Amino acid sequence: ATSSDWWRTAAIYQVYPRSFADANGDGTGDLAGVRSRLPYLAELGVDAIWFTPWYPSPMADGGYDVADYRSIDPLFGDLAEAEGLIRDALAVGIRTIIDVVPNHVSDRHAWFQAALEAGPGSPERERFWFRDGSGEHGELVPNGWESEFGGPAWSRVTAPDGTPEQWYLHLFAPGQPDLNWGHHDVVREHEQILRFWFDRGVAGIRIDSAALLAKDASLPDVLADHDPGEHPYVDREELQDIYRGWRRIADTYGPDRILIGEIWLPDAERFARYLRPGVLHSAFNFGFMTSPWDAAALRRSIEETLDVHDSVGAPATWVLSNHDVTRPVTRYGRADTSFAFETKRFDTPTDLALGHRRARAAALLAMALPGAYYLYQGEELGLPEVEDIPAERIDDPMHARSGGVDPGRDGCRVPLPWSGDAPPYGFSPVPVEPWLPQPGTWAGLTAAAEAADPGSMLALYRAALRIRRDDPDLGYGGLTWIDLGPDVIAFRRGDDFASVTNFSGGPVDLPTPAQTWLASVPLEGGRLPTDATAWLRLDS
Ligand code: TEU
Repeated sequence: ATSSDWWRTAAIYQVYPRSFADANGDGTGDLAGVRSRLPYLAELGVDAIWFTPWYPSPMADGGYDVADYRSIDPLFGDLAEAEGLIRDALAVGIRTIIDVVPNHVSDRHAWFQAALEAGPGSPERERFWFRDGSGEHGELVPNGWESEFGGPAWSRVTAPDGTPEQWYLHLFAPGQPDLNWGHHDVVREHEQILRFWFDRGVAGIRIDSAALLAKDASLPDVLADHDPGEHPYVDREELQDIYRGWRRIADTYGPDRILIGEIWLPDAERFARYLRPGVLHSAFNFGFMTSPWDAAALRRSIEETLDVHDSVGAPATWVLSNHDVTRPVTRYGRADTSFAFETKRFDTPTDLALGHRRARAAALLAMALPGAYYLYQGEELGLPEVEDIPAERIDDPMHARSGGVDPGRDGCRVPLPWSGDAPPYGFSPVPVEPWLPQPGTWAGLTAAAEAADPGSMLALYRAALRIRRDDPDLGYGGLTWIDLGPDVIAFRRGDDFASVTNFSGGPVDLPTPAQTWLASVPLEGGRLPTDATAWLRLDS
């Protein structure tokens, strides 16, 4: 890939700064910790780091409640350190992508504080969605919209004298008031935020909740069924223009600066509209991640993904995990692998050995497909979901708002194990208790232990990412399916590369003549066992 096309084929590593590495010994990860682990990331072979929000934040939603978009939370470091990190990463060939959260701000953001102070009817309140309540005394919510974390999407403001007054909209936690994207200040402010970070050398922006920004200002109720673009706050037409504006800004910095949308939409054609020329460069494809472990379902999802991206000339992306979903090793080890956020349950029988095996196969399959690959910290170590965090230690609002029914997303956000036999496993330089408790069973899953084990998940990821980077047949481009029956996903890339994944109950024959280049498990008498992927070099 040329340097301006790097993103079409890149491997991009998501760092959750709170849980990556702690350099100052306070039990929370920080930028100095990331800096000290750059050699690890370079050796892993990733092209870019995407940082989950690192801005000053009260952490009502793990940093997705941003109080100041132009600064760094003191827990993590400061702006100068971020600039140093961006430079140092680039020096080892790693670009930086940051997370921008345009749908909402923190309730501690200066704008929201000003809006509270200025009171009903003020221009300050117009940047948000303040409304009078319904009911005789305004005591009822303005409409029936629900928060992503459960309960109404509205909270009521209390005036300084204690009397309740207007309500404000928050599609997420109460500490995340939604911005009014119909307001010029909001548009202009975000253009300046983009420039601020592009000026500091970032290569890309991950756009949080990218399909939710625009709202129907008449705030109608959500119906069971809406025509495309007619939902009161999902996937509205206005978004296309907002992102065209963002694209113009990115383009002034050059073709190597990119915009990646977090766009959860069931309709592939609607999704593709965001990837048309002049709109966003890229968006997370959640289809693979949300498919059950099933040949037909995965194949359908892969085909649909490739078709839809080809139709607009955008590269596909492949994602197995992120900070919002159950870790793949656990997900694929469950009796029912069909994906739902509610599969974060404690009561599902899980076979972790099977899950681990499938996660290895899934990674090789996804990394062989055309496009970019996103991996989430700890995925390369094969960390399982931590399902026994004591309720009082869980920080995720998903948990609190559901009254503790949903365990929330913290099980995939546990601090990384780097070395040693017991917590904090080298996460912190001193024996402190990390912000989330680590299991006592992770000694074999530390980066150090896995680096020394040629059969580890880390060794597999390193080998696969290296091949992926070096072989021009991989990365962006076409794919030719190979028919090995309905229980096998097999395809060729270029003249001499093939990937084969076996979902059938027993071993299958590999195409010949070929040599196995990399396999997720050892072959059995030259045959590929079930729940496994092999990468082949075909004799041409
Ligand atoms: O997630 C947006 C989003 O759509 C989520 O509601 C997602 O469906 C849910 O988290 C799945 O469990 C982004 C971030 O990735 C998430 O961490 C934030 O909580 C959310 O935005 C609000 O900023």
